[in-house]
Amino acid sequence: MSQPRSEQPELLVLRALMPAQMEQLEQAFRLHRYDLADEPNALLDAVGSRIRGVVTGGVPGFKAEMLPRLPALEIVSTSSVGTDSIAVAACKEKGVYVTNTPEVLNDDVADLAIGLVLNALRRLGDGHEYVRSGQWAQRGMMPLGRTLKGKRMGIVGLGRIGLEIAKRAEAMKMEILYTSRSRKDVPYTYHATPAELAANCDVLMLACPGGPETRHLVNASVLAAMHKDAWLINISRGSVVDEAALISALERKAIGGAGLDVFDNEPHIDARFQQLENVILFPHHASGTIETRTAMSQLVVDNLKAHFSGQPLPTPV
Ligand code: 8YV
Repeated sequence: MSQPRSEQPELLVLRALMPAQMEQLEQAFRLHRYDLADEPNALLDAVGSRIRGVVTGGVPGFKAEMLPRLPALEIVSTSSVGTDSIAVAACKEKGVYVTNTPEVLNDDVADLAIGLVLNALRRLGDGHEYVRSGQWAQRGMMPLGRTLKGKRMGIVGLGRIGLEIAKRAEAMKMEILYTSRSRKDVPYTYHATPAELAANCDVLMLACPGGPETRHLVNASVLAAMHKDAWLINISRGSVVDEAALISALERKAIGGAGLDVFDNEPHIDARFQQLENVILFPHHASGTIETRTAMSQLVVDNLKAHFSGQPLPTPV
């Protein structure tokens, strides 16, 4: 697209893409940087009526309250696979397209999920601290970890990411069980409910989408069904877990521990997590690699360019 500047569609940027993709946007569109504005409200007043596209990410998402201020809006393109922070229904009602970034992050997210399992059972973080703090020389061998082989991984949500986690867990010789909205054609053991799955696994892996349908899917009774040594790993959304119930279970040592990439109220997480020893904490960064964030950014650009040149959207929601 090489249109004169005045004819370029105008986009509101709520969250920047990777630099190379920002450059592509700058070539093809006229950008208004809400993300950098000193007075974002004043910016909206000034340009809102001309905005035809929004660029955003899982954070800050896109709220329905913005729609009346963007009457010419045609498309919201988010650099995230999750759409729980995007007002998808309100957009659709107004005829505004929404696109996301599925597939391109599956491998990195699945790798990180396995990383958290390895960290939990083999105590990678503890080992690092043991060497760095000099305890190795003072106290000798660090406490033993646990073997992954033969352990049962119960996956909640066997979608695109869940399946990639399952493949990797199989390679670690783990046994795979799952629960999902529907039974899948896979060689893994199906359980009808999260509680039933929780009672039958050593690692409960959350890989389902966030949003109202899965809110607090893992509640106090699911946590109570887990074995005393079992670990909860969450790479989906904080909202899937009742965090108060989880913190209570961790404080009481009712479960082995929790490996968490996602939380309620990120990045201002419940301070009690930072006091616990049976947790592994990661800053919502499972897709946080240069390669994957570049691919996600490129999908945003490709969707916007496709829309404004009348082509089918590569990844509509
Ligand atoms: C990102 C994610 O951390 O894609 C998602 O849904 O949760 C992550 O990949 C984030 O949302 C980027 O905007």
